[in-house]
Amino acid sequence: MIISDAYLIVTSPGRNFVTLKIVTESGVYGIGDATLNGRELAVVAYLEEHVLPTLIGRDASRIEDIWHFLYRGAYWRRGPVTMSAIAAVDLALWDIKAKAAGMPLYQLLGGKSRERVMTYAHCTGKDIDACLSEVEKHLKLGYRAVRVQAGVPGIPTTYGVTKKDGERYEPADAELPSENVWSTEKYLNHVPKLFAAVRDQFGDDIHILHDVHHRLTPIEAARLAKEVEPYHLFWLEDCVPAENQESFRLIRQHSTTPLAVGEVFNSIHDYRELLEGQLIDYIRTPLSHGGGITHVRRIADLASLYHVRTGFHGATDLSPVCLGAAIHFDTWVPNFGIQEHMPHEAIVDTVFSHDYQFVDGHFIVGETPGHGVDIDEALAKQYPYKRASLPVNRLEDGTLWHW
Ligand code: KDG
Ligand code: MG
Repeated sequence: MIISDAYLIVTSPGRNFVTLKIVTESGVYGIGDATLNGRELAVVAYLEEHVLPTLIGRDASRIEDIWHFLYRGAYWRRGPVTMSAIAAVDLALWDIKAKAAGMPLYQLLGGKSRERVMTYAHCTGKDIDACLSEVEKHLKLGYRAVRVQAGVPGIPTTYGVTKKDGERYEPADAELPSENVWSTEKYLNHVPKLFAAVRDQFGDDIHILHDVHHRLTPIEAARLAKEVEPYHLFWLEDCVPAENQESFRLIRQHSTTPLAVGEVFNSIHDYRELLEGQLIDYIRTPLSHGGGITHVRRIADLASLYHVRTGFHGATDLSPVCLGAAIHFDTWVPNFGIQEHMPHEAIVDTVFSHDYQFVDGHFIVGETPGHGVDIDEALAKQYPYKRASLPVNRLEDGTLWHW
């Protein structure tokens, strides 16, 4: 299984995706997701200039050795660009190995730990009522877990809440970063009312999740986590920027609300203090940003020592390739928690054919050898790359704020 070719396919069927294809001399090929939202071409450059030329002639079956060659062998380690590039290679190699074995990927990982993968839906609205309508709609679709985000009175637009009801907030497709206004005071005074309304209308049997997008200080996050305890959230996500991991100790000291973190993490080292200190409950690093299956399964194993479960990031910037591989991982991993599900546009699913199915709020893994996702390269070429940027936040007085 000697690698004979490795190249990238950059396509934008409604949003940008970068896909790596690795081809072996026997003709078996694998694909990996190399998409990093708003930084797509940085990963392309890293792969094309520094990684792909080193792969030609290597044995594709030596996944572990190639991973260490790309990680340990590099002077510059970690970081989102590097780890997304390594992840793309790793996902493609696991795809090749599983295809060569004639097995769906979950079998190579160790087989099924469950029959189906619970997902959570995105329910957002310009106000609480609009958000409640979205919850109702998604419960009718079979979801048992909903991530609720509602506009805050006095804040004109916020990333994470759709501008128009019924639409998605991703992709944030301004060519250059747009600027949003943020007020912590207004948000903190308002958001508990959203959870109260959801519990009031839909009862205790559904799971409620919420994403703070890193916007609070530690003591503000502690206040929020404590105040929303009566609504029994499944998780409160990214309530503080996570560079200062001690922040989570402060939040933990004040509250029993479960905490999720890690969609911007890319290494096991980002988690060590949080896991060893028992400061979090869910890990969110997707396979495509955290060095692929080879590395993320080590994070999941470390997490399992501390009763911490997975809850992979799954917004639409993670391509169907990442999602497909994630569903295999979710089906296998012993300490699975939940999988984020923000459905791709139909055109994306045309470019990326896949064998996973969505039934009653759950994903069902496919049985095709490999991770079960492929790309139609001719169709992909019809959608050229378009620069797109995530927004920034400023406080009402103009201060640039956390994302
Ligand atoms: O690339 C950034 C988005 O995927 C992210 O902001 C969405 O926070 C997000 C989430 O939880 O899905
Ligand atoms: Mg998030």
